[in-house]
Amino acid sequence: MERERFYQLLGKALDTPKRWVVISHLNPDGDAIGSSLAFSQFLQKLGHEVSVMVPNAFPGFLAWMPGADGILLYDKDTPRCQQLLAEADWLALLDFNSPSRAGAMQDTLNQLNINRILIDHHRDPDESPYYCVRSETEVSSTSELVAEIILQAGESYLDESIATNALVGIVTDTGSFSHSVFGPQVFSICAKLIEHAASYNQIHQLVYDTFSEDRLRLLGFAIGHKMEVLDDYSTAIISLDKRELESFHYQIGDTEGIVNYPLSMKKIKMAVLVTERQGVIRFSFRSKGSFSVHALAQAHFNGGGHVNAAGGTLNCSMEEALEKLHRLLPEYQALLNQG
Ligand SMILES: [Mn+2]
Repeated sequence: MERERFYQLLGKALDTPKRWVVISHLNPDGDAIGSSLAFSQFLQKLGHEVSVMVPNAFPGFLAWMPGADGILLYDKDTPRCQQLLAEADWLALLDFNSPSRAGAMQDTLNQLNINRILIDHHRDPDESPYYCVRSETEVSSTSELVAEIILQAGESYLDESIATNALVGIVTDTGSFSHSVFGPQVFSICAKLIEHAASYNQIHQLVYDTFSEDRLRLLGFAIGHKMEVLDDYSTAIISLDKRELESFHYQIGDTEGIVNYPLSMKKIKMAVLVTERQGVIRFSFRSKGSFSVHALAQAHFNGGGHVNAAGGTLNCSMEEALEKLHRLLPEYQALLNQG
């Protein structure tokens, strides 16, 4: 959808106060929470009634974010969430474009016959089910798009909460501006946000300097004992099974960021983190340059995402998961060793 058309339609949708539910994806990350909170706070300023809902818990290091204590967790509070969804006039879906990313909410969402809007930066969106869509893949994050929407409405809508939430989304989705920066735009937007946020340094500390001792030791174990480097494929794989995670008293969010470390080796083009949670194997893929982990995750791991960052899941054992990954590598060898 053309950007101008989106703004026309969004303008109409925001015209009169409505009951909204703002929703983001399963295993919410900083951008999911940041964009949902910033957008919901903007809607509230326009006089709308808003609930924010995610399928399951988000990591503790995001709990301090302004408004995070009001986020409803669908798996913990299903009846209340279903009631709010039944009463809603509009849905805003942020930071995902595939129904399966809504987890257990998927069926309920599919059954609702109400208008929905989509704001997202993942690849291959299906535009048909939406009233309006703002989807760009060459932006840092959904939070950047939300900030752009708010700035378009007028800088006077920005306040400390909105600016802080949007900054968290941008900072986390770019790994502190180490990737997914496509041009100067993200910095112009951040400059505006930083004018309104309390302190950028403090935001960075609140997000990153929050490890428990167990989490840091898990990172050490993952790199020291569980990282397999496959020089022939410019690939590194880290796997952590349930028993290993439990031995470090795993908490949600503890494996966040581990997948990025192997890429800091010059020779590595793709890093994969494979973890076992609740009987499901989760894959987190990262790459440098043109190798598309989105294509790999979409073709073989029931997932997708971005060219350089993607996820997926398989219902199998850790052994089978690693075996499948190893088996596929020769097929991608030429692409992995390019440039
Ligand atoms: Mn995102």
